[in-house]
Amino acid sequence: MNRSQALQTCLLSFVILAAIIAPSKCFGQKRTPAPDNYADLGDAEDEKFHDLRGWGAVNAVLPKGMSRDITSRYQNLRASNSVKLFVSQVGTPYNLTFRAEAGLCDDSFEVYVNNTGPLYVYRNKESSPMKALHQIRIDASIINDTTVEVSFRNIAEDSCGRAAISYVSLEPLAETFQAQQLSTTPARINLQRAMETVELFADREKITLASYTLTEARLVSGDEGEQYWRLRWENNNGKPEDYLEFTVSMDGLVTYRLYR
Ligand SMILES: [Ca+2]
Repeated sequence: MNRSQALQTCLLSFVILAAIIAPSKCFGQKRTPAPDNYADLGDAEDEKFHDLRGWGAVNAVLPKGMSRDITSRYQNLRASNSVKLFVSQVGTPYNLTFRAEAGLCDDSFEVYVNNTGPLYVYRNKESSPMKALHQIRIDASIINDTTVEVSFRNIAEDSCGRAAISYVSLEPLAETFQAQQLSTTPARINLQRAMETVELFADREKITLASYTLTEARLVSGDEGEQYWRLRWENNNGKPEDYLEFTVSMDGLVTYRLYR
């Protein structure tokens, strides 16, 4: 394949990927309460349909900020906190997406789906004002019924680490997207993918990147040697202190911070 063909293939792949992603631009948005594949935690009307078990209190409604979903519910300390989601296809892989709000405490938790796991472990022992979008690929074998139980097992080692969850969502993983993920071995996110991930995240979180310009993108190493992308978008208002900073981990975890 010559350079021109490779470029065309790359562009075509991107268009296909964009077309697949386009219909599911609804994360973090308020939906009509229903027994569906999206549990809006903190919203009493929607919670009724999702058989919540073990959760703590509703978090105080957040400042509107840049996100449309401003409701969330705390986990119970060192307990299992579960919701039920309802899907139409079984035996197919899914993306599990949720937003968690980490605070000053040990907001660590594990995620189980249909009592299988932990499929994901989040450890947060440091001060962090960030909200984070988490996305986990769930194997087809785990989705064996149209009712799916997602459970957050709180593993805080202090007395206040109760991460609040804003919503939990399950979307079928499109086959083409799956193929692309399988082809990127070892599992690493390149700059292009990191930018797409941030743009998708911003869209879901209703962050208007149109009024910002990407001014910096670099691969950095954390304290424990783990690599992640750091991307900075500066506001077009000419004030250098007004910018958005995103990080994207190699497993696709996005965090952001707004500076003003
Ligand atoms: Ca919510």
